[in-house]
Amino acid sequence: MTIRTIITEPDKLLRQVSKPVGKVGKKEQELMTDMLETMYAANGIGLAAIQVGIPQRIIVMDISKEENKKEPRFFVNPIIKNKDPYKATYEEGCLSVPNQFAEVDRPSKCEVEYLDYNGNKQLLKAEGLLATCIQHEMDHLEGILFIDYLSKLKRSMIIKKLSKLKSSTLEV
Ligand code: GNR
Ligand code: NI
Repeated sequence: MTIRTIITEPDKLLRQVSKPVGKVGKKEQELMTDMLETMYAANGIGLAAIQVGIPQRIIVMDISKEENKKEPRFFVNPIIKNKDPYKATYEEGCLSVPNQFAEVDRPSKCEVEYLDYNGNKQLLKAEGLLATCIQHEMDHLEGILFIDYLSKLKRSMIIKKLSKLKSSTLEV
């Protein structure tokens, strides 16, 4: 198990469309374990593979609140089957957009078909935070970030802030 580096905005990789996984094998399972560990270490509730620089359609998630009751979830090649027309608003954040939060409207419920950690096909009916988080993660697979739903002005202010932060912390 290895904690990997989470890529932050602005980074072109985050805009890449991720590719379907051919088979859930050892390598993919190892990546999922690393992603889960990386997500827990960063105190996140979800993580898409592209956030650690790997353009594959893999998501890990754990929305459980209690530290000693972990409920890890793994989604490979997820497809949204059904979206409720009724919208819900959540204050979202993203490990790839550090320290920035904004309200986003998304379908309040959805059904997702995917392969689990063992490569078995599953269907999940999600609502509440789970539904929001799945849709946030599935956006990552398409190169979409939650800031893309904000006004141009808000988005560009956030990107400007993050790029300044990057140039001040990474370069001498
Ligand atoms: O940790 C996260 N919290 C969160 C809160 C509201 C809506 C979505 C999320 S996902 C985010 C982790 C992350 O960046 N996943 O891609
Ligand atoms: Ni995110």
